[in-house]
Amino acid sequence: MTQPSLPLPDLSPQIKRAHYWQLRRRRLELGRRPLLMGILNVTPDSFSDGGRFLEPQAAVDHAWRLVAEGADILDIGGESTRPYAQPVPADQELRRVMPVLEALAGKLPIAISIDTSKAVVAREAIAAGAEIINDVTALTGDPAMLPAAVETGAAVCLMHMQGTPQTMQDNPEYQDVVGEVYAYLQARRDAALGAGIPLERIALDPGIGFGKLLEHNVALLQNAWRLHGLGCPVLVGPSRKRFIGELLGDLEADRRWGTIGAALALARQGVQILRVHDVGMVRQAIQIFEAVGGLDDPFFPVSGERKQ
Ligand code: HH2
Repeated sequence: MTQPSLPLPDLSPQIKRAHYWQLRRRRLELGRRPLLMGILNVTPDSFSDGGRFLEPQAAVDHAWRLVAEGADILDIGGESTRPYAQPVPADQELRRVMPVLEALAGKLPIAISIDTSKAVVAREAIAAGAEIINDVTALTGDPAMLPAAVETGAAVCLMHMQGTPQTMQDNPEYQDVVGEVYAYLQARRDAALGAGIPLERIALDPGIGFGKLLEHNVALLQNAWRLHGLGCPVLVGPSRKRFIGELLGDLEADRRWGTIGAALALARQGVQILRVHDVGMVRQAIQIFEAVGGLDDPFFPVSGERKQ
């Protein structure tokens, strides 16, 4: 297993967790329990739910189901980023997501995030009411994205990926995956800050499954808490991903149960936002985990600071 080294923070009690995320209009308070970002893929080819919500009405219905299950954020995407997925032109991505956004905007009680790496899609989605740009390229995929984020005042989620979806699983390589992901997110945070995005609007994500082998994903899941050292909310997306099938030795296994296992481990590390498909299941699991003391471990940062 790769061992983390500098520039990571040590286990010092000075590490503080961000306790809110400022979105374009609202502020999300980040407490002990992680918030849940429900996934809505309006795509024919997403790895887990591709084709289920391509029809706008099916997507809208699913959005309301996620709200009823307890989602805090809805993440709408019109382009799959699974390994070897084909890029989608902007006009097609817009045709997928805009009818759904327009049907939901102003009605949905929770914040909407647009999962895109194209500035034109982000701008239109924000004009229709989205408050977060969730960009798996951390604002590097489109030179117009950083200005779009600054000018619209959207919150951003900056994610780590090695390579592109077309190449990322070919031969991912790291000397020190946790340290390298940490340093990358630090650099992208600083680029966003330098361009004028306030720290309170930036969330960071280690990018589970994006240019990573099993050992890399496991190291990042075990060390997600270290990202609190960057001063931003930490968002992690383990949902139904391949590492679960790999750990189980069965790629065909139902990955929802494994998702819950990962979600609990991340909750215990004080990760503030979990991006998941199965909102109701994960929410219930975390509620019980907390009720029986799962979040009371001294490892967990309480009210901003770790105990001990
Ligand atoms: N994972 C996926 C897509 N977007 N965004 C963030 N911030 N973090 C993630 O881990 C993440 C993400 C891939 O999952 P999914 O949306 O289910 O599949 P697809 O990309 O095939 O639509």
